[in-house]
Amino acid sequence: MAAIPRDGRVFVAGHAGLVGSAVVERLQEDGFGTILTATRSELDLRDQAAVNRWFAAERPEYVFLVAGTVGGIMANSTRPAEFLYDNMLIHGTVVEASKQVDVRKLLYLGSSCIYPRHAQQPITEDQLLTGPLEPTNEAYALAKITGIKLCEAYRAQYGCNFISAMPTNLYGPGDNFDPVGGHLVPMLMRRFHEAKEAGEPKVEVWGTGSPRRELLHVSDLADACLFLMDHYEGPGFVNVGTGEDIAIRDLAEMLRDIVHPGAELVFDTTKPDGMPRKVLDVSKLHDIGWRHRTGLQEGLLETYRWFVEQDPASVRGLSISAP
Ligand code: GFB
Repeated sequence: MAAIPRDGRVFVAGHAGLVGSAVVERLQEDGFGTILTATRSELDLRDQAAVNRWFAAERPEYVFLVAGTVGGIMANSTRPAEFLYDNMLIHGTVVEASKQVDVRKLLYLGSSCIYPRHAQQPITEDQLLTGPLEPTNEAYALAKITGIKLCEAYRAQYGCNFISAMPTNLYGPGDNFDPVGGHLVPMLMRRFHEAKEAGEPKVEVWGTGSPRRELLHVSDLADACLFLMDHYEGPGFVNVGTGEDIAIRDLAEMLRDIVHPGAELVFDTTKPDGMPRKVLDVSKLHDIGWRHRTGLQEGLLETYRWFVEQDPASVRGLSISAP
């Protein structure tokens, strides 16, 4: 299979987000000449007519569909309508417009939350739709499942070369550091940082600390996305992760040791634990020829260095004026 041409017209839908910005950076490193992007004010991805017009004018040949309304466990469980509505529409409009202009290849990014709450661990791709979903992110998972099925349906009915990747939990520079709606790593990192600055010795960690999560650095995910665009064309989707997990308590201790050594962890068990364990089986991805590179300790350190070096106004979730 030929790698996608570096002089092709590539659209990164969702370029301002954690994943999208890492994908743009990865494409730039690889010398892609024409990377198309559109800000939210330029293009509402939920508006099919607007998306069709944009695709007709810009004529992308390759699409990374990494746009969406995203957030951590609290945002997912308190804003299910937005997570379901926005994501279903965004996936639908971009897939349909891509078909209309004969996009040569599209990569759709799902999420490991598509799998049943009690899936066998590590989770193989064939466990999709084999049991009830985790309630704290059911709406998001349903939208993501619809996205996968949409790509499969467009492949089956129209012969579109649309592939899907299912990433595990992500972290890295450019994350959303919102104190309520963010994911585990940025929220804890921020809380440890603010406690250190304030001289506060105790830091709150949500839940019991016993759930287990797998964490992938976003630059590794971006690399995997490009790798799959270059080397994968099958009808089935592919898990993307490290295949290694860690208990929330151990992760919180790692972050504590990086950011605020000596701080005491206080577990708030009124906050949800969510899925008890989530670690992907990544044998399919390994067989295709890709492995992650960034170790967790190294990745967390790098992310924290990035965080402290930023102007707070430019970090998502730290300032209301941030985009
Ligand atoms: O990343 P996260 O919010 O979402 O992690 P999920 C939630 C887990 O971390 C729960 C614990 O076990 C929480 O109890 N936790 C501890 C914290 N302290 C904190 C904290 O300060 N903030 C947060 N957010 N959690 C996600 C979905 O589920 O899975 C995403 O919400 C996506 O949208 C992703 O699908 C793959 O890992 O539970």
